[in-house]
Amino acid sequence: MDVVTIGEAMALFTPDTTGKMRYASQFSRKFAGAETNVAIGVTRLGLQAGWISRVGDDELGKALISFVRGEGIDTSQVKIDSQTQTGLYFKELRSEQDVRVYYYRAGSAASKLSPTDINEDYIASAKYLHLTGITPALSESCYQAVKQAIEYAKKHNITIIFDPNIREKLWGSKEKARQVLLEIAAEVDIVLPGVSEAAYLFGQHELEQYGSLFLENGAEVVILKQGSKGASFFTKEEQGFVPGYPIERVVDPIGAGDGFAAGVISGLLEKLPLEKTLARANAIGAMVTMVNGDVEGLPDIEEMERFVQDTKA
Ligand code: KDG
Repeated sequence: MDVVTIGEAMALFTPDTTGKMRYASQFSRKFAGAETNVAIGVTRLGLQAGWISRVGDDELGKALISFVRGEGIDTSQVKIDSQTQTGLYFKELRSEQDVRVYYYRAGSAASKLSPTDINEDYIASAKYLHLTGITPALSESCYQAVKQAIEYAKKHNITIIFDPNIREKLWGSKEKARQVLLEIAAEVDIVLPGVSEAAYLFGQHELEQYGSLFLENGAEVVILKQGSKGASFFTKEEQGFVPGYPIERVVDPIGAGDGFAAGVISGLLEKLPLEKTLARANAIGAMVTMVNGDVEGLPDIEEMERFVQDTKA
């Protein structure tokens, strides 16, 4: 296995019309979740991914497993929970600049994930463990599951990559969010915050300073995402900036960060230098925004290379 990830995926409903969702009567049903988005992203690029989660014993849970498995991901560590249901998420595309997300996931099957769902051998079989700040926000037992996975990964020298993915709606308080996310960021090898997330965690600073702050906090590689502008990287030895790809029309920005993360993981696994890895990540993030849906725009290697050739960064 190249990558193992842990977290909740949901049935995603998007109105077939843009504008206020209250007027929509026709919806498309898709599936999404930051962690499965990344798993699908790396799988399209030719890697092998596994997903640890729980879904409800319901029709959407069954369809969700079929979908993720159909994308080529190992779902052997996904448990079916007969006590509760699969979470839902609605994405309202009011305009290009105004995309709103509504969760119906409190108490969902995935929120019941706990340390007993984390199999040590499974984590040890991976090269990378991918984590987001969404999973520890779901419940205390999810937080404990993430801690367990980190402990196993460290024991077996598995590289841990962490995207803070701050979702304020899921955290009871900003203080709690900060404390938990900084605690996890201190334990991992690579962190992937956006600039606004870095400001959320450390307060307002110059961009370069966020690199040092995450390094001092314990990470070895810091990748600071700046949306379509590009991304910066920081290690103890080097730092740099890689420009992004301008997109004429953003159809749906949600999921771009997960495509970016998939690009980072695949570049690092191919042992590309950080500049090339970030150029790949920027390209995939941009491609995701051109298509409606979190995962529908994720490219395979050939599509990605064609995009890079045809689009000037
Ligand atoms: O990164 C995209 C995710 O935000 C989306 O798929 C839904 O997992 C999700 C979440 O918790 O916000």
